[in-house]
Amino acid sequence: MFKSKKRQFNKILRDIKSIKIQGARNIAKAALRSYSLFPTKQSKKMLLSLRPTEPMLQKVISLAGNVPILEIQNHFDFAQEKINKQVFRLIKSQDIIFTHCHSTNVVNALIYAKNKGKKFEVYNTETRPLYQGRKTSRELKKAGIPVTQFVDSAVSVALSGEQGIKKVSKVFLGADAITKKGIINKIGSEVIAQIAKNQKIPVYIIADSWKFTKKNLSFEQRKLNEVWNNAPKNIKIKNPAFEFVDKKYIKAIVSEFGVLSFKDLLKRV
Ligand code: RUB
Repeated sequence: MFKSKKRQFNKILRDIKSIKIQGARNIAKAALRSYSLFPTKQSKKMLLSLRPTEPMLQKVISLAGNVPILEIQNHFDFAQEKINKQVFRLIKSQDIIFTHCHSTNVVNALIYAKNKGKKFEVYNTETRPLYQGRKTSRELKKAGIPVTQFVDSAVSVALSGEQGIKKVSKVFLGADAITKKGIINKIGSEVIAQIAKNQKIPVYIIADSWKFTKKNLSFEQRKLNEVWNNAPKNIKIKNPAFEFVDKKYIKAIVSEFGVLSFKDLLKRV
């Protein structure tokens, strides 16, 4: 029994560390699951050190031990259901929605809207180097949502409606962290937000408020071989995984508190 729990615990940690489990919400849920197998101070320490750019993981692990696990678990669905209803109201018929990477908060809300009869399309990036965008495309396609995949560097053309591509009407991005000055999300998010702002396309951040943090977060740098495995010697490689998106590019945050401006969201968290 002990051994099998230990194995499960270690597997979850490995899967979080290796990005097999990805996205802020999934990571936080999995961390909570593993903590419940071994609710000790040592487990907390191990879990907290896994992903430095993930305040939601930090929040749930800090709550665990003080608040019943079930209560913490319930928050994920409670927040997602509220978010789904808000996103449903935001989406207009024939919208073309642009998203990036894989965000469960975004994907779940889009699928909810589709199931409730909204007709829209999604444009999506590959999200190199780990191609989380393919996961998004597969899930949306499976739900019957028309989806078009672009390489990351096509983002300007994809958003602006050039070369016979229809112009995007809304950008939905997830978030790993919400801070006082903006959000942190997958690398590439800032350039998407900047181009969208230039093109007068509204950018909505679809994110559970538990991603809010007052801490200064460090930005994860990931393995270099994700970018170029067996690269020739003497070529420098950098692999920043996340970046900051200034609030000036963001029209609103869609959380369990509703569709709020940045200023109004900060009053609630
Ligand atoms: C995932 C990513 C997602 C946020 C929000 O990056 O940037 O947009 O984590 O996701 P990675 P969610 O794949 O490197 O973890 O809505 O699922 O919390």
